[in-house]
Amino acid sequence: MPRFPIDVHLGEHGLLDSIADDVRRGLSAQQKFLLPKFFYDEAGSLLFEQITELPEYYPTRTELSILTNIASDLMQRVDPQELVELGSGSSTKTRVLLDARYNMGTSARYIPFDVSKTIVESACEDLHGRYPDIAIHGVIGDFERHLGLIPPAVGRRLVLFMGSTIGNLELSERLELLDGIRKLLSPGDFLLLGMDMVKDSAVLEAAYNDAAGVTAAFNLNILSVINNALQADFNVEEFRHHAHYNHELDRIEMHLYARSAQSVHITGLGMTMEVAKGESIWTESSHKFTQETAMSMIEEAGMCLDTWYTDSLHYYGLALITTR
Ligand code: SAH
Ligand code: AVI
Repeated sequence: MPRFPIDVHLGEHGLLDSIADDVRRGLSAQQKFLLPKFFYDEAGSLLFEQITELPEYYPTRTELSILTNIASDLMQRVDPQELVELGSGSSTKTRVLLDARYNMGTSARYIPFDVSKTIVESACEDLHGRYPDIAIHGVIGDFERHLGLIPPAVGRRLVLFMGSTIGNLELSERLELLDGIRKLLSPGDFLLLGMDMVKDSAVLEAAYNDAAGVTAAFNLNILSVINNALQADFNVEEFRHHAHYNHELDRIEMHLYARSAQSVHITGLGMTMEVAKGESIWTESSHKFTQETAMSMIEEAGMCLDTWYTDSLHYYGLALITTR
């Protein structure tokens, strides 16, 4: 019996087995685009961890400060036998909740679910060492395709979807995902959903154009992911990162701009892509919420807000949600 099971729902090359159609569609579009879930190979996951430490990137430390304030009350209130975390990454912030749950003494299970194989493996190893009495069960999969493969609940469940990763999806995708999450919940279960809030656009743009260039490296890494997965020849140095805030749609849009006109061969797709000097590939949207837009999304998904938690600057919101 392994010390902890890890279920793998992605093929040998992870998500990359299924990216060919998405990449062909994205690079053939008039506004070229790539999907943000492709950022997270091993290097991308490590770069994201570095982003969370940047002085300009406030979401992680703000969410952590809210979690620290509420963890004990939240765990007493929800009293979960099981925590399921989607897009769990390194599970670093989750430790605040696991500490509070651990202190309650009774048995519990934690299920980290992420598309990034290496980060799930290292998080499971770390958590197993820290919390020997919490059963760890890792799942490597795509939360847009594999929610139905999460192991059946062992008792009252708290689903965590933190980091504002929901903001990287379009509204229709968010609603579809929330519908899938609703199916994971029984009466009495909860979802804790983290969302980054609308704020001064200078603060937002600084968070996505950091002075040290870590976000630039994270963004550019997506081209290396495509090079490796689909035998493409993107010259990463011939692209430049920039992110701007779209005030009409309340979102940061992250792009890679071509420094020169280029022909890129994508052998795995049998395709050559022409890109003009100054043209961009759109790699990520990061939607920002107000309490009203968050509420209407939750209601449209057929769920109910139980409690809204925020910080003193209202930079970030955590919604505790129940099914109707
Ligand atoms: N929850 C962590 C990590 C956020 S980064 C935090 O708050 O710091 C976003 C995480 O979601 C990454 O670990 C990435 O690998 C994962 N992810 C992105 N798209 C995904 C998908 N479609 N399915 C599963 N995981 C995904
Ligand atoms: C994971 N996701 C919510 C991050 C965000 O802020 O949209 C990813 C990221 N992109 C650039 N910096 C961080």
